[in-house]
Amino acid sequence: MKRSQFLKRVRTGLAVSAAYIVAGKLVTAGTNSLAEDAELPRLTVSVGVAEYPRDGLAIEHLLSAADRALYAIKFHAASSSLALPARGRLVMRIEPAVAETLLLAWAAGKMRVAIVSDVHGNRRAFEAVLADLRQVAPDLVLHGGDLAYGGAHAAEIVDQVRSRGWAGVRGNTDEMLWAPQGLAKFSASAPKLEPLLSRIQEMIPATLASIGEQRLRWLEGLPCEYSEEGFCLVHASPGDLWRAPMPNASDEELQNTYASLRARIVIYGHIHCSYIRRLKGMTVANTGSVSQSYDGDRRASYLVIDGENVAIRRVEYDVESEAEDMLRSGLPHAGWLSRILLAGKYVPPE
Ligand SMILES: [Mn+2]
Repeated sequence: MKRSQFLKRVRTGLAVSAAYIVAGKLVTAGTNSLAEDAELPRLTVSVGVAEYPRDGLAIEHLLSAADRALYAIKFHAASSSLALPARGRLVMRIEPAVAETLLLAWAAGKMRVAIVSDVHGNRRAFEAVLADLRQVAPDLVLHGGDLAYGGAHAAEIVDQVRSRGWAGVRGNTDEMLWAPQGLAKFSASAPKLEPLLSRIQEMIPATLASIGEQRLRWLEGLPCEYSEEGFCLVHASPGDLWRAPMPNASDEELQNTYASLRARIVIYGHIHCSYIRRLKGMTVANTGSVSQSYDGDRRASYLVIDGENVAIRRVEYDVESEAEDMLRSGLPHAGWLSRILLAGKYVPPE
């Protein structure tokens, strides 16, 4: 691809707003530069733009890699080790002079990561979260899966997340779209959940029709786990997209479920109930859900890791209008799903 074609794609493509976000981070870090007498550390690793675009790499890969690269730089600066890990493809080239400025600007502050999970095709809740993220201004945003199923705006949500280059993990209702046997297997092991699971299954064809082949292939590429310096993210639990502890789980159950991830902070979604639990040597926290809250609070929920601190954010949105979109969507079981949205808690199917 020629430079002119690349620029045209950046300016006109879905990713344009995401490109501005990454550019904005660089500008902010640059303008926060240091006192003139500060001693500059040396950074010999370059992390950067020159390699892009490579064959078959879409703009969201660039943005996601850039965010991760910047996060890694900041993490290592904060822990006063300047060596960058040799991880994956870092496709953003930052000149050494700029990198020094970035390091020093970021070393002074704490790293902030936002994790947005279980959007379930809910446009208004997602937009409200985006507006709140502008206030929080995290260094990195990740998604926790369950992007499409169960809402009136499934395709739009997949496009939004892709265009922002948010890395993330697959959810159970993502995976069931290309591998319904996972749902069938879970259903066989949990007969009490049959009324719920059979309705979820009945919505698969309509969800597939609304997202189409290309978005499905993108969902299929999502990993089951995401590890970053300092934390680990899964949709439900390691090796299982359907089972996860509830907020009233014992410390022992949480340890047994998540210790294998060997992370100081473990984040998951899936249960649509946010909580934070400090255990010995590990914090386990649930993001809650952007859509279809089950904890009695209709607001969208997401999570922010700020250094060692973990916090839940709740964001108001127009639930009534989203429920009306749901009813007008023509999706099977739209009435049931809109009742859950309006109630802010799980309502059994009738
Ligand atoms: Mn979910």
